[in-house]
Amino acid sequence: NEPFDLRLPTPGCYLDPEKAGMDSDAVFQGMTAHLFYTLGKLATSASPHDLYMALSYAVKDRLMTRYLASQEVIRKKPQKTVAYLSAEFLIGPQLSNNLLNLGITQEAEDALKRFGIESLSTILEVEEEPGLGNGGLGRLAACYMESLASLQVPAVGYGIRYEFGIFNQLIRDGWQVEVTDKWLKGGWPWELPQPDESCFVGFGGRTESYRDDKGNYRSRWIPSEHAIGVPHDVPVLGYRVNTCDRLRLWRADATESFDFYAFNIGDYYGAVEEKVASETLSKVLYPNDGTDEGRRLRLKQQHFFVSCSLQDMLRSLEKRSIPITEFPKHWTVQLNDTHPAIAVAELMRLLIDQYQIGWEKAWNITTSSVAYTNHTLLPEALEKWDLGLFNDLLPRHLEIIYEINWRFLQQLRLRYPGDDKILQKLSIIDEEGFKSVRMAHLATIGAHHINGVAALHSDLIKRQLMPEFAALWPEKFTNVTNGVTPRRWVALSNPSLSNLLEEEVGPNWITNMELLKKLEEKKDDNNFLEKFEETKLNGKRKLSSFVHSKTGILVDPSSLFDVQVKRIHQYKRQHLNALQIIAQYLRIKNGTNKFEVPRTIIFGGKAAPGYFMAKLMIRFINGIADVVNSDPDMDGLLRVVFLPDYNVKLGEIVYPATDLSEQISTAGKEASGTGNMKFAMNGALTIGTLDGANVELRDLVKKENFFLFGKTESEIMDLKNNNYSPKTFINQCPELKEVLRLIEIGHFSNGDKELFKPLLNSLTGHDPFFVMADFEDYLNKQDVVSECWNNKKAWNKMALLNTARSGYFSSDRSIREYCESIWKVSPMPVEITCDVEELT
Ligand code: 4GP
Repeated sequence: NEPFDLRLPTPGCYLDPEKAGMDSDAVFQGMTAHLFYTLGKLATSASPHDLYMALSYAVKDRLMTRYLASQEVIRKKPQKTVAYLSAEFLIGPQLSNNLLNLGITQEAEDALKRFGIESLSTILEVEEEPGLGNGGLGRLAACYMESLASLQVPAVGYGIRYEFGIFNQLIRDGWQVEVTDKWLKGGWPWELPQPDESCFVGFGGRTESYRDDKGNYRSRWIPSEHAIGVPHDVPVLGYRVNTCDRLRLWRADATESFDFYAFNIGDYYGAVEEKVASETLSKVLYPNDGTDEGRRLRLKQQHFFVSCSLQDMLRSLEKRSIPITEFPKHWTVQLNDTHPAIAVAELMRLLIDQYQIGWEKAWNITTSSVAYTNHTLLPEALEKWDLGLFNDLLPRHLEIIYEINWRFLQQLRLRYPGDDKILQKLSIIDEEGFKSVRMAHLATIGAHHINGVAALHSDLIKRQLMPEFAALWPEKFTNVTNGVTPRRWVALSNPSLSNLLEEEVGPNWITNMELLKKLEEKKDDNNFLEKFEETKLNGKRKLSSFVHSKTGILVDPSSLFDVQVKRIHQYKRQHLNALQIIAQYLRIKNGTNKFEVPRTIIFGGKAAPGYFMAKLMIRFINGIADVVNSDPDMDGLLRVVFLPDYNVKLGEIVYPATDLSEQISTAGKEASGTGNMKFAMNGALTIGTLDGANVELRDLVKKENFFLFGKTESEIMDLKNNNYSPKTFINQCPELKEVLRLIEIGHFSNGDKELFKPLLNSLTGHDPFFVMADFEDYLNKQDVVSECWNNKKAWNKMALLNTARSGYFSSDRSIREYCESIWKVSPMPVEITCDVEELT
């Protein structure tokens, strides 16, 4: 690679990474300048927020050399770039991560001291995190962007700049209350708006056929409305490398800010209507409650960001005079679930209608560029769009989808002559009931690879979700087990553990987690195990004071911290955990508790606003917490905490502080889970089912270091196919009966027997997630946990082995797999030279 020769705007300017700008003095000067010129503040009157902004701007300045150099490298020497299309990017706070990746955390801390700020954490606390995602899928996209940059792979993340991200969660009288997330209100210093690179997107209208110059019939789309996508770019710097990739988030703007005709005839409100409608497009992130099916705005959002992104990719080829037919050589497009699946039709449309490329060639280009990741088997999450709505909004796309489908069905007819059933089953158009477009089928037919996110999940995609597709194209189906970035989830969030790891195995574990295997040598070294335990205690002290400040509950850092943080969902079974707490409560009350193990059980997570049962589960947990925490008999033995507003920032406090990680979903339901990985890396032991990536986690850390319980996926299937009756399990377990009775009489609802009835009825009636079937085994395994906790040395050894053996779950490993087996891209190091003298 040719080094990127940077012409600095001013000689010796602090932008040169090698020579200046990275010491605390320069950071201080940068901050002072930004306070003065950008924020209009004097250092003497700057608030913590001002200082946060000033420091962030100063840090962003230091990203720019790398960011521009990374783009310049691609421009000069074209190289395949990853386009990661995702409706969600849950990127978390940016300042600490950028400081870490630049390697100037200490320098920033020193600079802040000169403003009278003793600790960097005071400033980090001020940062608002952009909640541009719901949960796992969005956070995974963020980890992957960070790993791509750290592995020096050219990449662009494409998504939506929602003005309001995931709601903030308050807890009022035990219930979740949703509050609008105004993450932009104080200004967000990390983005670069690029209005010059805006794109037009159409909606609605009609199609018409016409004859082109050569006399061929063609179709064209005449949309009835338009919106403009304005890119807002966020630099994503890799860890201690020059590669700085880009997250390009589209904001929707109106094409005309006013309808002047309407305005002139005195209709002021009518005049702004279209403007408001277009801008609504990027207003708010949809909660993933599965009830949004058919919502017009959601489909518009998907088409909006996908169209902008594909136009942007095509334009990048034009700018570099690369023929459009070479698209697959320059871009590999990853669909993060079906949310961007419209890309298959939109790329076809752009190639055929805009670039006049023939169908076969266009199809070839599309199918060699697009790949699709599936993140869930839950039927309600598999997107389908009502045909009428689809036709209304995207008539040209529907024509193209019909053509794709027709050709595909022809292929099927040849392979399965006379088998109409299979045609109906695999068709993109669902003809049953209300006709609809199946986005997963569109993605599967248009993609060269389809991957699940953990070994079991990928296997279930092939066996249960899409067996016919898998038989048709076995080579397309593959697995890439998820991963999480060790930069954020260990180095940043757990400094105390990181220091110990560095002392023991050197600094390179941060980019090569396999080095942690060396820790296994220390598994019987008491001295080391104590040090390891001390890092955990540090985390627990921090979380304890956080819990106290947010909830008023006092928790004991020496108690066993037993944690379940994730979205609230019946399949994730927070209620199984809650029932277990009641059983422990009863045992303490009755004096039948075998182990005197003080436990602090912590929950965190948001429920989709329209998901009644999930919201009731939150209320249930809080009802239990009220009873337990106010009963003196529980003192020193049991505490229950529901931490409000779980997000990335809070996760950074929770993972390092956890002793026991609850991964208790119904087997076959959790695609992967990624919290399970973060906990294990930070030395928590897992109690879990054989579900998602738990299966691989247990294989890696070895079964003696994992608390396994519950029915397997095939046992669950058997129960389901044999008229599962929760009553059978309830009748076999007196303790469970007692637990249910206590809920029924209103013990956790101030005597209100109605409140939790829907939950009870679901559990004792149909029990769709087999909570009753797994209860007893779970409770017994919790006893094993307690017994184990009483042997602190054994516990610490197991915990250490979890950290030592979970390196596989680094997102660097996942990204390498995507690069090698799906994207076929290689790293492209970015070199920067800057000859200051030459410029003077
Ligand atoms: C989640 C899955 O539920 C979770 O198991 C997985 O770890 C994560 O994606 C990342 O692959 N799915 C979603 C979603 O967040 O919105 O479907």
